[in-house]
Amino acid sequence: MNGLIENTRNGALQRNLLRKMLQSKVFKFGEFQLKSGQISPIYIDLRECFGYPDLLMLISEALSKLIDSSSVEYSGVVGVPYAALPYASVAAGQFLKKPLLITRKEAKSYGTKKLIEGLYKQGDQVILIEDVVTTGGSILDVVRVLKDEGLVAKDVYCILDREQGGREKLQEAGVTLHSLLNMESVLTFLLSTGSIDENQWNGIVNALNLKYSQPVRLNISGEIEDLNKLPYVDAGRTSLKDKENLTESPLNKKILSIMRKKKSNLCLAIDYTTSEQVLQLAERAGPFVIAIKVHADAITDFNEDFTQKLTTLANDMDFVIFEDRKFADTGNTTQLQLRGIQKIASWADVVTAHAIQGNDSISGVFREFIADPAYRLSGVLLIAQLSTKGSLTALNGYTEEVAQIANENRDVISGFIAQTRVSNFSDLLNWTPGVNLDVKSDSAGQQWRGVDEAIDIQQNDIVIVGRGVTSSNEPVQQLKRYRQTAWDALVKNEPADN
Ligand code: 5BU
Repeated sequence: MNGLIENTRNGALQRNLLRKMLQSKVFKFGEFQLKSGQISPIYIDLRECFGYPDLLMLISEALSKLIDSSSVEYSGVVGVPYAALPYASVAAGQFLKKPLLITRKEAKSYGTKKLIEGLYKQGDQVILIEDVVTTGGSILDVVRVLKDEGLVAKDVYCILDREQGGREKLQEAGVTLHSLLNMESVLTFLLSTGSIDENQWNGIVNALNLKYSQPVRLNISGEIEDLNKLPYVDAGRTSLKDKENLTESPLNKKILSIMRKKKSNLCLAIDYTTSEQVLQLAERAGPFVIAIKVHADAITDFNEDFTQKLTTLANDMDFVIFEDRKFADTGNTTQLQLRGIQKIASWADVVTAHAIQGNDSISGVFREFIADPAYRLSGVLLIAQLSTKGSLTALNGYTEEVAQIANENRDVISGFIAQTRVSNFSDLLNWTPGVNLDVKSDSAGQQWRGVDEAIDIQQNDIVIVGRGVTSSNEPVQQLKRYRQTAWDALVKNEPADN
């Protein structure tokens, strides 16, 4: 169960990981003879993973997050030879920024004759990274070598725990196993994506002597019947049309229809400071975008004439107006602000809100405005993850709590601002800022990545692009480029019938 609890915290990352593994054909179906002589209907070949650079990065990142979240003290990272060495190298060097250690199977007959290579001293505590754990035997061999050299090794992190007794055996030796995935999370994912059916699920569970009673069941909207189990819904497999029919959010109905009509999942963030500049670019961008995002309080001559012109453009050119206000106060104050000097609820279709204030100050407050035809507002996006370096939204459990609020209020909450897909409900749309095809960061904390990573790997629905377009001398060319790249990445994994 340990694996499952950890899995729940990192659910979104894991789903992305599993989805990518599935695409990379890491799971093989057929008849395979196992070491034990048993015939298994599934074979999981993790050695395929480092053949795909993005999968190598994703796994290494996920392992690093698992390591960070376990709060274990360590001064070095040991890769269990050989298959885990690529992940240990990337995790140690790129994400954890700690020295990498390697143990040899045999001591060299020349030079230092050391069995361990790398920077360490007696008494150091190290952690181990392994790819798959079956019985735990090869880990214990490495732990022995480390102990003989005076190192302390009490925690091992693996991609997959095959649940064949390894965890228990390691525990007896005083080593705790932390796993990204276990067989149950893999099988549940495969079942929910239709890669295996219930008969195959049972066949695999029997062949591998696993002790699960029933597979997790999901209904069409992604709700799980057994709430104690970890749900996996491959949101990428729900077509835009199905999402449009499924969604309870009036904003999402409109957006999904615009997306299909314009073949665009691009939101342009216009962070110019005069209303004239914003309107001029909005007019040029209209044909290519589904939304124009503004920061009204950054527009120095903001007035009602501006909002009237913007709403006329939005109505004529079929895009939604997104005011990125990030409400985060008591419900009463949020109401005052929505009606206040800028009359946000009267001209914005969608606004952002933090979730830090708790649900009693969120859904009910916005529901009142959305239900009232006097206001234009029809949806709210909760900020589940910020794109900025060091953001506190990365604190353990925060994003999951935000997702929970949205899951339960899908008529008002239309989705998230996030970096990676955060909810199992495919009708909640993931909007992602921090996208730039040419630059990686600015000098004020922003972090950008490309469209493929944002859409294909991290499974977002809509990209929010700002300076990638607004800083260019040829914004229309950039708009076309971003629209095409983002749309291609989105529909690549969508079923037909968009
Ligand atoms: P950029 O120029 O591509 O960095 O513009 C991104 C926009 O998205 C900008 O208006 C930000 O205020 C906004 N944003 C963000 O970048 N990161 C976040 O996590 C959130 C909003 Br929330």
